[in-house]
Amino acid sequence: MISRLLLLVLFVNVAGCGTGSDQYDTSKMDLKPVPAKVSSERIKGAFASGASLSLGAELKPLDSSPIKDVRLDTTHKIIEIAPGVKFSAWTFGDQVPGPTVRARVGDKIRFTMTNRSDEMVPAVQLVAAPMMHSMDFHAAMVSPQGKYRSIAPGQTITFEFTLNYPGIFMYHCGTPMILEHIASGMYGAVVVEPRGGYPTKVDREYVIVQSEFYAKPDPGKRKIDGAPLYVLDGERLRASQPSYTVFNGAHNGMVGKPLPAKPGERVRLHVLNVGPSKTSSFHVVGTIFDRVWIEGNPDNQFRGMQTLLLGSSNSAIVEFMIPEAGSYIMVDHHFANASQGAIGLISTSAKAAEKELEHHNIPASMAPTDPDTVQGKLNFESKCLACHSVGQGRKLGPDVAGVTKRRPDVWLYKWMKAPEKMLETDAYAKAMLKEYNNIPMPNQNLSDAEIRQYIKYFHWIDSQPAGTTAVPGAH
Ligand code: HEC
Ligand SMILES: [Cu+2]
Repeated sequence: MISRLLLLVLFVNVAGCGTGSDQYDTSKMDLKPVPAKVSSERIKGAFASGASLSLGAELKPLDSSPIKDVRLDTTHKIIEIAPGVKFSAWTFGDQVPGPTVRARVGDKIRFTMTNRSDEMVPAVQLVAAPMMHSMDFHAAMVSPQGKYRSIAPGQTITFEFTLNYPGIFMYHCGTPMILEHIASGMYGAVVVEPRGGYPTKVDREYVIVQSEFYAKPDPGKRKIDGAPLYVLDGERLRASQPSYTVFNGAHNGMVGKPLPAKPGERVRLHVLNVGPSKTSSFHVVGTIFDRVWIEGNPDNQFRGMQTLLLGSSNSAIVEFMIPEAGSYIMVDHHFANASQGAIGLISTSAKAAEKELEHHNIPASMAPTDPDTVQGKLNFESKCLACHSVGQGRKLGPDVAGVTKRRPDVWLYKWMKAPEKMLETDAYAKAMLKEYNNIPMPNQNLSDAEIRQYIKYFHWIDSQPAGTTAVPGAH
């Protein structure tokens, strides 16, 4: 009986393939999303949020929820694209590249973006005037006139779409001059897994986004913290002559901080070439790509490749083995581009970098188990990391490691409930505000239950050995 059932299942499957049951059957796709909404709702708090977001090179596991709420606000800020080169950038989610969204075919993305390019970020306001921005998701099938419209500073746009194809898809600002908006930093990736997951298993997953910067010293000779400010070089931009070509937003960024992997492990890289104007000839010195899935879709498979050619906005998944101990060098094999900074390492001795990695790479014994603490950690990572780190030093706000030793629980409760009241009445809060450049922490509208969870999480952090709970956040 059982074996007959099995046969039947097999038969149906085989027949399915043979008779053109197309997994990309457009008649079964969700192609009528609701219209976008634009409002003048002002929001405070984190510039990026959503359980599906990864902020750095390490790609978080898929979040199982079929609806992914994603917020990526636009900001204008100074980023360091090479040592000492402080560039006036425009961002999604306050970082370049913007956070990576991870989802699965059939999932719905519920997207929100507030144009916060007019917000006071220290020392930045003087640099780039607030302006219109928009969001164009290559992962979506929607009318660009509705969904990808430009919104003014202070406006919020919300729209949703269903993911119909697996792949690695670029997102970028589509406001004219598009070239300038992309070259200023407004891009990122959406990783869409096949409905049933990938056909292979891997030990490590990373995202590599290649892009160009066109920078020149500010003609007005302005300075940032004593260093010269760099601004977009329009001439180089139009001539496609980048001053830097980089992986993940920084010149030689992953040379100083290699991505860890162990001998014998299988690594999956999600590679996107943003451009805006150059191709990438992506190669990893010391190994061979066992599988290459062009555009990140396992239906487009090549085996045993050495190098991958990616035009502007092309992508691919590459998988390979780490054959033995060593540092494997990711390069753009157009060596002129590599010499401008498109270099990174995957290293079996990347111990130092391990500390910098995001939470999920910390051994399981270092993850909390108490449900409230776990919830506190999850909420903290989606709502608070934009301004706080755990054990990685100060950002816009203080490092929260050790906070339960500095402050009694009652104080922490009052602070999270209503920071604005504490800033009026509490001496410690006033001093802290001064220390943090007079940027007040916005009220996060937290419920009592949620606040209790954060306090539990903070106590958990402070009960762990130093260095084991590091959560670096966005920068
Ligand atoms: C937009 C930035 C921002 C966000 C988002 C943010 N904070 Fe803060 N936070 C600050 C700043 C800045 C301070 C320092 C005090 C000040 O300047 O108002 C602070 C201070 C704190 C302190 C006191 C730390 C100490 O050393 O005494 C705690 C606790 C805290 N925040 C918790 C949170 C939690 C929990 C969240 C998320 C729900 C959060 N913050 C989200 C900016 C932020
Ligand atoms: Cu823009």
